[in-house]
Amino acid sequence: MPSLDQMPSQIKPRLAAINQQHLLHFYASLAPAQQIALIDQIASLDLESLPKLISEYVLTKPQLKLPAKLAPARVYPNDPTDKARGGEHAWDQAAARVRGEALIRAGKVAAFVVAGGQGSRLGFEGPKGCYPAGSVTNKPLFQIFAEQILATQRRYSTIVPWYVMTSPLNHDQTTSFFRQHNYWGLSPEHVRFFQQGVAPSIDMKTGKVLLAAKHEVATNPDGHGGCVRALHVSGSLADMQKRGVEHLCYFQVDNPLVRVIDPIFLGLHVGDGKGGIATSGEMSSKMVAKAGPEEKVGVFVLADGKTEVLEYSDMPADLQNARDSRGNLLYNAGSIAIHAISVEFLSRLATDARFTLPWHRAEKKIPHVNLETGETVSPSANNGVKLEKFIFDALALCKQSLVYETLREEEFGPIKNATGVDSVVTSKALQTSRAAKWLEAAGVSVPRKTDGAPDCTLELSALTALAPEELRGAKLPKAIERGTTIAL
Ligand code: UD2
Repeated sequence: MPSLDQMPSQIKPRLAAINQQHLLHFYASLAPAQQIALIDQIASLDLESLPKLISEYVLTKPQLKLPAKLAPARVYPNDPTDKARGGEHAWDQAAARVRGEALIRAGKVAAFVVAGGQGSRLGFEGPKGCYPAGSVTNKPLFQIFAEQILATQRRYSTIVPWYVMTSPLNHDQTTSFFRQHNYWGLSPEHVRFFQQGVAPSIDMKTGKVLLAAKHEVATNPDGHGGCVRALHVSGSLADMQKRGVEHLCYFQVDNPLVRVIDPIFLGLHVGDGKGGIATSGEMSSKMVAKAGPEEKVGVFVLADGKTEVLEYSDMPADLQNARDSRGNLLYNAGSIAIHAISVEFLSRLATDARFTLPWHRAEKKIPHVNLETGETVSPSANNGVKLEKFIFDALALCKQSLVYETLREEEFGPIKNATGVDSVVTSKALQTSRAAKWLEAAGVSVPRKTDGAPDCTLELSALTALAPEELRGAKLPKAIERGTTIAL
């Protein structure tokens, strides 16, 4: 460790070489502890790669090149007997379930949530996983997932380790939230937190890295694709290998309806070993039919013959609105960001430079310190670029991958916005609808309004039922009263 007064002289030439000396502009006026913090932070950045990144992603806007051959992705239909839609992808659901359940029982499956994002659209102070999401109980998102993992462990008499990716923005708050709630009954030794990396936030016009404070570089979490490196450097991949975990069930922190561990999906993902299912077992994905052309979800496409996701912000309007001969959206396979990923594939992504994920540019309003006045500026228009990696770019690096259709009302009710579409209100209504459907299937009478929506508020814990079939034979009310609120 160099002494304090040596440090700037070591960092200075490196900064000068990449034209970013301004990061030390306030150095002389800082308290010693702040000086150390700033130098530590600068030294932790990959300085030498910055000029190329800045010239390719900040000072120029990378133009998206659509593949020469673009077609809708081929999908395994939710109903395996749907030959019209399935075609070559008709499949055996019972066999897939058996394969998936065997993997879970053998302890070869772990849960993995990406929870490092900023959640700025929701306007919630604190990690998004702490958001009160349960339709009746307001239980936090993290608890909803924890109960599913606990219920899965009980059902299959196994351990399902849970990997939780945080970021420097929310790591301490996240871990103390779990401790405060005793991990909702999970054993702490099987829950592993690790932090994703950050990328410097950069002024859009000048290409200069911004200062968040006189002693702090402005940074942002490096996207959910940052999980590849973070899983590796944190020792999480090694931990999985030690435990014998072979596949990860990847999901986002914002969707309380996610089926965290889904045996059928896992069974499809690993294939039948006889070539009957077109999968490499490297990375598979779930889709739902898009709610409409404008819905903010990426879309699975076949790009020059490979399954990939085209992000909504990159999708030209004519493609977004294109219809097939029956009038349905042509590019209809909406990504709900649920994947099964093999540990072996992740290890390859993390350690082989040929498998590096690309960066994406997002223009944002980034508060920063004005170098001349020393004051903090909160811009009213986009002034900076945040660089992020996306996990779904790994699909292009698979030998082969599959997309499985799930039902929106069963598995997608994200909480992204404070109000309106994809808000806590819509998510809670979807939780009630799904609970109503499951209860009716078990013979419970549920009151409905004239438009068909349940006339009650319902919440079903995974500890009561992980799946509809678990309600059969359970102690349930015969009928739900109109207007009541019930958590089961
Ligand atoms: C994401 C997908 C979109 C669709 C949609 C479904 C992207 C770019 N788009 O849109 O195609 O599948 O979800 O709901 O992913 N996160 C981190 N670290 C980061 C950034 C994000 O952990 O540095 C997590 C975040 O906590 C959240 C998830 O990734 O769980 C999604 O992030 P988002 O809210 O930026 O993505 P969104 O909703 O625009």
